[in-house]
Amino acid sequence: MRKIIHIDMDAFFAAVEQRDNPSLRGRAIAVGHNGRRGVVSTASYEARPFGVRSALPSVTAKRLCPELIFVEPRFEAYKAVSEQIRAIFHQYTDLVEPLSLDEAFLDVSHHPSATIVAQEIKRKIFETTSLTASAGVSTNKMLAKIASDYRKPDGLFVIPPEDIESFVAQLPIEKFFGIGEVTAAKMHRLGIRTGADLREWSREALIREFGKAGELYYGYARGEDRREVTPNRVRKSLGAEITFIDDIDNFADLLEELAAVRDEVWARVKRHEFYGKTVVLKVKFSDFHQITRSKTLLTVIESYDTLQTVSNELLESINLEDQKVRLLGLTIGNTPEPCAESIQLQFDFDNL
Ligand code: TTP
Ligand code: MG
Repeated sequence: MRKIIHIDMDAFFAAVEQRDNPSLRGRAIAVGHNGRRGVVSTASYEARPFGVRSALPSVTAKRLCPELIFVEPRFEAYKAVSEQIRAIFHQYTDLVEPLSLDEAFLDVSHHPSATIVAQEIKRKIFETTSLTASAGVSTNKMLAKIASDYRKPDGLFVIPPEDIESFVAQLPIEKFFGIGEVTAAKMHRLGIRTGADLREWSREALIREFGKAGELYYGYARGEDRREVTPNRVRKSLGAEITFIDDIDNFADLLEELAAVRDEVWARVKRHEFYGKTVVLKVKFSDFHQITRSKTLLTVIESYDTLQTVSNELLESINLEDQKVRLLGLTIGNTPEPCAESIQLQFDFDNL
């Protein structure tokens, strides 16, 4: 049996703003741009009773709550807190799977008590950041995620194995992690409103109605979710290399091969939207000894032309006299930290 914790910061962006600006404390605030086309990223708990919530147009939010104070987001500040809380998670396990800046799953199966770990993490987060988080503890991701939402803010909710069946039975289906608005509406049409209703359905019938996800829902109704906590490693570099069938001994041919490697690297850069400041050229000679040459620019490389210029320069800087080359590699590294700006505005768990 596994022990899974889900941690989620409370009113994250808004809480950071209230922490850093005491005049905002106790007030209804929204983080987001207060313009005609602005949307609310999140709202403080003081603003939530008015119906102000994430993804609401700012104009609507202001109408619902006239005293609402808008604060422009400061992603660097949120990123900094995100790093602090991740460091705390890693004090307990390597199996940390961040879902966004402010939430993560942890697998602490090796620990005698997941509840104690969750309490300690909450305490350390508060000591380190002066912010509160909510935690959910159970035997799988789905239940832990639901549990962390159950006593927000500053909550800790544990669903022990013996309670899973009754907990799931009474749970409205829109509360299940992975069942979004669209799926919930469809389930309602089919007369499925709670976990108990969902449990009446056979696996085949759910798959017929919901495709592959039906399998997941079948498990959900029984409090089961086999998905593992998978730490998503952050990409540090991206590259490609080529080993020649026959070693190459002239510069013109090498330049041509370099172009082929560079095309591949650039295709990957685009595909992964990975931009870095450093280019590393690797050359392996026929006697297998290898050298690297690198150049770091002031800004990330955003054009193919820049990559072309830099990589050609690096190749020119290598003394190839009397040596045959068997391998050329090109790597881009030194990427800025993943941009907080790229977090999704709306999370749709329908297709998980
Ligand atoms: P959430 O954890 O969904 O929300 P929250 O932390 O603000 O509030 P809660 O106490 O209910 O957990 O999202 C974390 C942050 O991500 C949130 O503070 C702002 C950002 N975000 C958006 O920018 N747009 C969105 O639509 C959502 C849902 C979140
Ligand atoms: Mg949160």
